[in-house]
Amino acid sequence: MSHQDPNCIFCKIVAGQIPSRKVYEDEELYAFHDIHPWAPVHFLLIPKRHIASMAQLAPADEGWMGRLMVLAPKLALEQGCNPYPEGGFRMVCNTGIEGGQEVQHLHWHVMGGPRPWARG
Ligand code: DGP
Repeated sequence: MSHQDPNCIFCKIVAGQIPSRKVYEDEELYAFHDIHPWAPVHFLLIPKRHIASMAQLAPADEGWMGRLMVLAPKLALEQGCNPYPEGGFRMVCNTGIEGGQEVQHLHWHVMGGPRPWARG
């Protein structure tokens, strides 16, 4: 996919210019382990195309967004989260400065595994 931001750290990860521990990749989506995990399982799920945050989503994004949501529980299980309902995972999408977003490339944190977590 085009539309990369040369100054964006996650675009550089998608391009392989910065190494990452890859969890999943297809034409539109990329997943990799968070460098500072808060939970026993903690990976980030992102669109490859540079989109700064959820605030920039448009109706044209509904297709890959839906796929991302269906993919998340599958990857969570593959990465070691226990099955629902005793197990499960948390999905967080920090949006904007007041939303606690530090990296300005849209991403979902997927966190799970036995509690307590570091910031649970
Ligand atoms: P947020 O606050 O929602 O923008 O979270 C950004 C997350 O990105 C944070 O948990 C740490 C992670 N992160 C930042 N830089 C890198 C990196 O270079 N590699 C990886 N794997 N994760 C990163």
